[in-house]
Amino acid sequence: MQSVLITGGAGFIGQNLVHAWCAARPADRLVVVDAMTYAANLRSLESKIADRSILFVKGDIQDAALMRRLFEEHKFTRVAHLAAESHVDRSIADPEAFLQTNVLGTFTLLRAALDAWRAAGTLAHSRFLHVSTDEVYGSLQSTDPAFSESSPYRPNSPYAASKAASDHLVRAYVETYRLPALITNCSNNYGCYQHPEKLIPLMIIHALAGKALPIYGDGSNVRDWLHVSDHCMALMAVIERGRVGETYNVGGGNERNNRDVVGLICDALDRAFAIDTGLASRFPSCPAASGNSCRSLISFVTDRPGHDRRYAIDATKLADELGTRCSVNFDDGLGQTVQWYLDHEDWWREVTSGAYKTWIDKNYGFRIAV
Ligand code: NAD
Ligand code: TDX
Repeated sequence: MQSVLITGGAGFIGQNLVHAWCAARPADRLVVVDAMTYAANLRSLESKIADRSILFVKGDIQDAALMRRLFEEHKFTRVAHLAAESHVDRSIADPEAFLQTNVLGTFTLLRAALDAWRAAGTLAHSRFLHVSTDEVYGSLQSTDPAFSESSPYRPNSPYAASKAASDHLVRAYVETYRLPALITNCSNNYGCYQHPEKLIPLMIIHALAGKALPIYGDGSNVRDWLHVSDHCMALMAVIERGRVGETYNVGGGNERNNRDVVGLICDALDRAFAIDTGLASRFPSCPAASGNSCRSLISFVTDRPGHDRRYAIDATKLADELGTRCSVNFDDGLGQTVQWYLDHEDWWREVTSGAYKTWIDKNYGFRIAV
């Protein structure tokens, strides 16, 4: 039985990890800390909080006194650190929060863990998992080999630079203080509970509203799509069985360009409307409601500055050392994700009210059709 701290547990991957962890290791005690930024949502965790299967603490990982108190009270032996500012476009518009949370927040948490585990004499059997991104490695050309754990760091956005800085801090804590930490660098996740600022949910929700589907540039940028359930399985394997001080890359093995991803989302929606006639009355503005294809909404707009061309992950180390392989096929995973958003209109309506509208105006208002 472990006492586990999950930071950022009310975010997209965090919520999925809490559910996966409770299912796989019901005897563990889970504490979720989250600052409840715009990206957080507790709906899916409400029943777990109510029946006390998890403890939720609203708090900022930069709050050193709170972090110290939580380590003292709960005697964590596992930390899964996911709290972050995570959206590249927001980091371009306003980078400061990324440095505060991703760099200083990670530093505060590392220090709290080290102090607590040293004082309790539990360094040897504790584990700190830092969840990071493939974006730290920069951008690949189409013929380059996929990123491996030894690829050089070349971050191109303020977000990627802040995550790279946090990875370096984690490494320094392992080398200097022998903190038992591990790092994972994963590719683009998709699945349920993802905030609609990110590509896949944004396109689904825009299509349902009959709004333009804004593809940056010519849409040939490639991402390696990882289903969030495969990612969570990998995170649990790394924290339990990974070698301390090591980095493990996690990828979906599903490289697709953005044009194709958006086209597949449109096709999935067209099919869903053809099968379920009730969707037309729920979403009358969607082209599929009147028998037209959602593809008619595709629009190419001003590119993201410094837009990375391609990400691809070589996940051989994870498979060879820990026997963990991703299993969700992209077409199946995307179809299930589209269906999840169709089935959870209340969830995304709540998430897309208020401040979300301000963000959409800020990020898309200046983009022109290209
Ligand atoms: P998310 O933005 O959906 O969730 C982040 C969560 O962190 C939110 O609940 C937010 O409230 C919380 N948070 C932000 N600042 C905080 C602070 N100062 N203190 C406490 N909590 C704070 O992000 P996500 O997509 O779930 O990503 C989780 C982690 O995985 C991040 O570290 C991200 O860099 C990494 N990652 C994500 C992806 C992806 O495709 N989503 C890919 C690679 C790596
Ligand atoms: O409106 C859009 N139009 C568009 O063409 C949006 C929001 C995105 N895009 C493109 C940009 C990217 O090439 O789609 C691709 C995916 O974009 P995002 O969903 O913003 O993800 P990305 O920038 O690739 O970063 C994601 O994966 C790595 C996560 O947001 C990061 O947290 C993670 O580290």
